Amino acid sequence: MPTNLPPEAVEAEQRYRAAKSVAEKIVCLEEFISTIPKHKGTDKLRADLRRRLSKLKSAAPSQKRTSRQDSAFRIDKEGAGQVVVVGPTNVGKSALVATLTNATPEVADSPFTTWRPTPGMMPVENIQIQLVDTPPLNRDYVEPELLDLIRRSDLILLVVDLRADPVQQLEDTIALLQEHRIVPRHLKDRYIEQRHLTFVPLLVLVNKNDDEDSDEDFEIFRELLEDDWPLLPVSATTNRNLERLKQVVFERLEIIRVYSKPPGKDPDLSAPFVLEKGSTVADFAGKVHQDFLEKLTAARVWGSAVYDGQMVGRDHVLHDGDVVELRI
Ligand SMILES: Nc1nc2c(ncn2[C@@H]2O[C@H](COP(=O)(O)OP(=O)(O)OP(=O)(O)O)[C@@H](O)[C@H]2O)c(=O)[nH]1
Ligand SMILES: [Mg+2]
Repeated sequence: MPTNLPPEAVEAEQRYRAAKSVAEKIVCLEEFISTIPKHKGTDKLRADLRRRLSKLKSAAPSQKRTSRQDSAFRIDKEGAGQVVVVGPTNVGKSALVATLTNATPEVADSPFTTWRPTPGMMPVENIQIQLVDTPPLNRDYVEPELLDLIRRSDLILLVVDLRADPVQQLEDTIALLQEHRIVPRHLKDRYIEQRHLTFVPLLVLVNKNDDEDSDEDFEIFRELLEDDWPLLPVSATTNRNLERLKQVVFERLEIIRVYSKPPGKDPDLSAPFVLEKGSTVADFAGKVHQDFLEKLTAARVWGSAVYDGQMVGRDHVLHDGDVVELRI
């Protein structure tokens, strides 16, 4: 190994040597190769490393198959919805998950910090929503299981960095997702002809918008975009707009909270049942207990009913905040 490598190459090599998984090794090795100056003295080294890289890439899929069962990428859904936080490296995905949830993923200045998804619970009013921090989405190597995790999720938060060419970051990430047949749900109409696509609701978080000084940059970013994207400027450092973010996530999940009221008693307003928007009294009954679903005769509803305590049938559509007394 030549001793005259620049310090960033030496560091990149150390990261590569410390890498544990194949995916991690691939990305680190690519980074290492890119930091090596291109001249005669490094030709052999670069060629050797390239060969090693292609060997690693061909080894990657079989490793995935054997580790499928207990993969770190299979994360059980918890709470009212599973929301994946994705995007290029260094945009602040881990910082956002660390600020918004009880999880403590590592946050660092250097790229490629996160290698495994980390779930955490984000309290939103009286419910909990699961956020999952993920490794960077990188064109050089995409972990197939990361794509599966994204496909299964209820909502994608695509994070871009206002200070680092966010237009390019957004376009590249969307293109990468589309190549793997994941399409933002609001663009569904453009893809009616295509099959085997997974449509997932998506919101773009424009991070590092720390204070008013960066609002102008955000406006420029918005104007530069060709399409109308659902955007939210935020900051994991100053917590800017994070309360708004929680509300928007709740709305995008298209869920409602419904409270059960035993006859003659007050409802427990701290423990809602979470249902999909458009759910009926029968759906609610099934969620409370199978017995209720089968034996339900009628229900009284406070909230969306015409008057408080109105008797409604099984098909009555419920709304967020409704209180329901089931009758059997
Ligand atoms: N000014 C500012 N810096 C931020 C903000 N969010 C994150 N950072 C910084 O950006 C760097 C990267 O943050 P991370 O959370 O590790 O980024 P990441 O997207 O998880 O990166 P990978 O794990 O490599 O994909 C760190 O130095 C953070 O302190 C923010 O809102 N404002
Ligand atoms: Mg990270």
